[in-house]
Amino acid sequence: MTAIADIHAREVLDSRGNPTVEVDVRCQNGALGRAIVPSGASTGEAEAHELRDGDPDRYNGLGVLQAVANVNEIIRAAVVGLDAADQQAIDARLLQLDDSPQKTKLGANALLGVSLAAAHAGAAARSVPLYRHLNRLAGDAFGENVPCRMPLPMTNMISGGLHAGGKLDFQDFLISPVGAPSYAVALEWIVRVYRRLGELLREAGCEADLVGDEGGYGPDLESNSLAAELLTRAIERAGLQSGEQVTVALDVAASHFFDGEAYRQSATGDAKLTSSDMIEQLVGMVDRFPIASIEDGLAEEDWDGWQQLTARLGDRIRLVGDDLFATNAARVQRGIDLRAANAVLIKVNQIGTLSETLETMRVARSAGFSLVVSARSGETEDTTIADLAVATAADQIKIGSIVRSERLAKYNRLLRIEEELGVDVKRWC
Ligand code: 2PG
Ligand code: MG
Repeated sequence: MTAIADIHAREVLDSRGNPTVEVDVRCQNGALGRAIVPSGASTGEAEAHELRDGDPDRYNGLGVLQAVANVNEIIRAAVVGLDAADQQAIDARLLQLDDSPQKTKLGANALLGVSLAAAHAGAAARSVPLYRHLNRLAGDAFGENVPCRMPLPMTNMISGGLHAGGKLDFQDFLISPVGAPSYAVALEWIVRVYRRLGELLREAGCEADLVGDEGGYGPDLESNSLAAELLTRAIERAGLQSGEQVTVALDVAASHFFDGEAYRQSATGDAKLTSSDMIEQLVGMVDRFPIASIEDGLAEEDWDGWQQLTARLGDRIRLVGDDLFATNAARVQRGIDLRAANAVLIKVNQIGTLSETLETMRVARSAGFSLVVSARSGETEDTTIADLAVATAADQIKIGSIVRSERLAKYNRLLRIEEELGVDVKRWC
């Protein structure tokens, strides 16, 4: 056993210049683990609570000094002495300290910083790469060992919704290089399509230099269909076969244009769309474009609509629940029972501890749901999710685009991991 000797949290900044929590976990043998907590913009109602100070004189009220104090003054004393490699014991202690349903007592950002930093410390204490350590934890959580595997990237190309200033209602237009023979080749294809898309946007007189929160282009396009069309053309212009080698994905983030009664899209003149209208719109897009995945095609509490959407498209494409599931095992179980969605977006800060994240993945896997490990729109140089995706043999990873360093830190981490694992074409995605 390698006991945790000390824990220290501090306030640092994320990719939007907003404060977030960084935690150091130091072991008695000198091993150090460090993690930084990400932050969303299009957050789901069911997500664990992100504790902000609310002091208007500091960072517009977004400071996290209280969450930092909760780590240094409350969590530290309760976790020091535990075995850094015993993640379940550490997370169980965290959940004892904050047993509120959405972690409002201490803040999910306080808990998650400690949970992830402890995992890094556990790996360092065992002298193994983080993905190896997480792979062991995943094996324990899933009840079976899974082979480490490179995830297929789902990469943002065009941003709309709450992540960019353009008119698009849908939040992300993404690609997945399904036909690439390795992760390294996949990355080259992604960059190639991104460049060709920039050319197409410029030719159409659109903005193609300024980017959204995740590095995707943020053009003022007239419609969601036009964005999907340009993306498909960019794939072809890159010399790749759309649908065969590279597919398109959407994150509709529909909760964020659902007003409680109807879906209101500016592109449709603010018409009041029902769930059925939304489903027809999405089916129409799947018929026209090489779309292989749609995330949050409907709002987070529209379970009836999700059932209909899944009945219509569930055997053709991946239907990913993000706000719908909020990485919460109980919500995923509800989706399984209702046959709503067939894939789960996994964001560690939606639930607040690593062990609960792995439990959500276990529940999803047991029903054959696909796993998509995801970053947030507010990110940092922390690369934990790259290791998590590999360690859990997740199907896909969604990190954002390929032109901002908080994203590249993770893409580059995956290059190093693939180099260590060796390319195995049969297993890589
Ligand atoms: C999403 C994420 C990442 P945010 O909706 O999937 O794209 O956005 O972190 O703002 O919730
Ligand atoms: Mg989403």
